[in-house]
Amino acid sequence: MDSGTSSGLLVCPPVEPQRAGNGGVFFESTLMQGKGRIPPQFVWPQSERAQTLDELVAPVVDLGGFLRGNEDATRRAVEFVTAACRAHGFFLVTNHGVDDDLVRDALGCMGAFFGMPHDQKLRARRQPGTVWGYTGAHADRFASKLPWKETLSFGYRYSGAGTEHAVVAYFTSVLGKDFEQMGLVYQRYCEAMKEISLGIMELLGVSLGIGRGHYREFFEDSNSIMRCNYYPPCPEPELTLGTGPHCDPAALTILHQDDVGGLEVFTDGRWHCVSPVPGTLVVNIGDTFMALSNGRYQSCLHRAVVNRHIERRSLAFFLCPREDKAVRPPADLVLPGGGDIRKYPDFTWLQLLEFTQRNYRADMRTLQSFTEWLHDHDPHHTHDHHN
Ligand SMILES: O=C(O)CCC(=O)C(=O)O
Repeated sequence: MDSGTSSGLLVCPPVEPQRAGNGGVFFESTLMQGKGRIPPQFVWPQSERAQTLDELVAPVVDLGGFLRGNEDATRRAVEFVTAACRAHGFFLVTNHGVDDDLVRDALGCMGAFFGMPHDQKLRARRQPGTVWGYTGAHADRFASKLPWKETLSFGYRYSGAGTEHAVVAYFTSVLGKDFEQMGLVYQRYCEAMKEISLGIMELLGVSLGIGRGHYREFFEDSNSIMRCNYYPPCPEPELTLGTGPHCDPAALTILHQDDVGGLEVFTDGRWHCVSPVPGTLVVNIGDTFMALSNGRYQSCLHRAVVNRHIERRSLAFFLCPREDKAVRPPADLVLPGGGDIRKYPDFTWLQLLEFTQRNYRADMRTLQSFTEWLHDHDPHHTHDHHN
């Protein structure tokens, strides 16, 4: 989950980027078609640009087999997940039970939304300080190393009584009644992702030796974030990135990438590309789960590249704890319960979210920087994480 709130959009006119009212620049994909050069704000330093890469052969975990209690599937799932999460925090799941039609509809709605005229998309424009809404290249927050993409993000809150259709309510409130159907598609998609996330939490619990229930229960009342990433074709893809290198601050990300390809993962000291595998979903461990596992599992460092010819879409569901819950590893993973020394202090998702929205552009060392920031800003955190 790359951070960024944007109330300004970046449109790329032929020569100079236009200035938005807030001093930022506008980005709008339809106006970029046929342009030869990208604006300098999108050019990334040479050292951070993509190069030719090896393919990462990611483990494919049979989630359905695990959830049905199949012994063989469980043994293999635990083995794959343990190895992958210790090494890089990245794996694929198959037999996840998400209906192909639902995925197709969710991608189709992205086409409908991002294909709208600029002023229509602006109706959902993200307000400063919030995570929800439409952004172009995160251009209001950042002046350089802008990502070549547009995004639409919204929340999927714990479905207690009366909140069952929060996603539909979001779409109709910002875009109008005509968007009810789109809201319903994303509502269903988020429900499916939440269900899968809880299954993966069971698997992670088993793989860490603390049983099925612990993490599942912790995330039952989660408040998650859904993001649709739209990457238009880019005239100079070798100079920029679609999503810069970062670890997701959330606990877990479930990503569907369309069949274009562009996702890359860092492991063994270099970047690897991850080709789309039909029927699978991509799972990333995020910073919050790294803390919940007391550092045993790696938050996955990843990025996305763009290409010259074809648009790319991805659907990212970020599982986040309820905002006010203490993020703390179970006792079995911490000394003296047989575990390791405590690696990170207690924090809440709200604190980490605010840190990435106000103080820090999410990157590969967000959790480390956040921990240091907590120590500097909250005297109660000075010693307690070594307990
Ligand atoms: O589009 C992708 O493949 C990655 C997206 C991503 O990393 C994000 O939205 O945080």
